[in-house]
Amino acid sequence: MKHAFGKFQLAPHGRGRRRLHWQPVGGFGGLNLRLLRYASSGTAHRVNSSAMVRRTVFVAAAFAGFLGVSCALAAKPKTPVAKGIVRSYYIAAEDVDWDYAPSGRDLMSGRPIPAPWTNKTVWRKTRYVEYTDDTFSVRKPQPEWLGILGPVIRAEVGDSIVVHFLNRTQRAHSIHPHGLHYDKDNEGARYVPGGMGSDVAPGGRFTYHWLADEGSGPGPGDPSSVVWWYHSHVDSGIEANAGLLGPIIVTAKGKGGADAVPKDVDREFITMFMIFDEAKGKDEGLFHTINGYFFGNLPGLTMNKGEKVRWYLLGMGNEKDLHTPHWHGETVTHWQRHTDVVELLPASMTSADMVADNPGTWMYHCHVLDHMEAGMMASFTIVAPLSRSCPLRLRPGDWWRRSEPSNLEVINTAGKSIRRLSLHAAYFVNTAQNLNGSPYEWSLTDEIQPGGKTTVNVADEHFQENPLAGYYEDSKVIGLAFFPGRIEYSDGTVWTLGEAGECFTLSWRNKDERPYLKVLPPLQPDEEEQEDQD
Ligand SMILES: [Cu+2]
Repeated sequence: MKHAFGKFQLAPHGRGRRRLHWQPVGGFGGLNLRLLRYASSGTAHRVNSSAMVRRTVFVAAAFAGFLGVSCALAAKPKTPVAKGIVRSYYIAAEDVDWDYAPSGRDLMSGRPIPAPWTNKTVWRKTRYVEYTDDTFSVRKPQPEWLGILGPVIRAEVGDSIVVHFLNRTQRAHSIHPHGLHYDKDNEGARYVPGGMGSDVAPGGRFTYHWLADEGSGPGPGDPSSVVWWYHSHVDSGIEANAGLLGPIIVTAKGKGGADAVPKDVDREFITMFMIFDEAKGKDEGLFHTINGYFFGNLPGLTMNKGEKVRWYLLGMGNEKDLHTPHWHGETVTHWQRHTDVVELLPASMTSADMVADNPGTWMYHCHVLDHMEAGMMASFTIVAPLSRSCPLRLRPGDWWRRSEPSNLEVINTAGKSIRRLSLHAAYFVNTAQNLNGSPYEWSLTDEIQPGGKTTVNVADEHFQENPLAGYYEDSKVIGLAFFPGRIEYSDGTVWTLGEAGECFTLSWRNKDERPYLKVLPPLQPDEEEQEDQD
């Protein structure tokens, strides 16, 4: 019997599954599920929820065919009716190694990660990971700024959401949504009384059915979309700390595009402020993070000047998790006020709208002083379009194969003859945020005609004495950036570098995982120079 149950749980969305989670046409949760519970209610004293679930499943299997026909005709749903479209997600819970600081650096101060976290920033976490279908074999990419959070689940008011959940871990987990309408079986929370989706055993699957009803969408004072939590709720304190957390965004009816993304904003970011505890409260195990990153390691908060940006803010954790996200460089509209600090308590869900009108790279951090000290910081970048065209085009060769010459082609696009120029080179360490190497520069003195080009070998004598010549030996160097410094034209005029990295070109070691950068991150200060200052 047990074996049969196991097989049933694992059946990949086949006929058995569909019968079990069959729904009446146009209804949401409906008579069939109530009938199933009625049929299993013979167990008067159900202290063990999994025993109850098992019994329910057997009854369901036995009556599935019968119910499948009769309820379609008989059901008159009393719960809200889904009028919108059905949005399906395939989400697995998986154990992963998580690095709170993948660059290996405190990118806000340009120094090593401070004590007591210096030596260990990688810990075992459990995450929600999205896949393209129920084979759970092809991962769906998610924006890098989501960090440790699971995929964004979206709906417009009236839509229903179907989440196919697979538990690939060694413990029972679930998915419990905030804000959406669900019935008992789709609540995803283990307590008495339990529902069928309350805990999914290791290796098991469950398909959750939720509805974004009127109450799930924006209220009278809300903007066009609102954020909600989802998280595992079998042993929720432990599971939230493990990383089983994700966002739901519900857009008002008619205000979303085909993907339910609100049409009245240009960009959305979701940031969660939470302290993860890896060592029972000891300092070296307390990671004060934004989306699971500390000390400036949260990547990808990049937007264009002029964009209307919606920041969804989430809190989670314990009594220490009183956070005050603060943006430098911009104000936001939050609850019909202007501010640059928002108050977040554990499990808070709110949003703030920003008009990104102040280009630059700005700090974004929790303003609780202890939390700042402990690294609850990130930066965001507002990119302005270049105000002038580039005088050069730089084309790197195949840097990363030693057999190839390390050539950089320099093409004159200025429309006039270049007499002399200097180029800067910098290298990325571990991540695309950690750019180093400001001192490396080399000069060309051969005249380049308009439209003409010249080739620089970065391994030649101009370059031998600096560490760049050995870039391919060091696997931590993941890419190189080149940009012009100063150009002297033959007519006596001069072009100098405006914004850092203007007219840059990039070359990545791993072309399959090439990060896309619109703008170079700030150059990290040179370590030797720093030591001189200290
Ligand atoms: Cu804080």
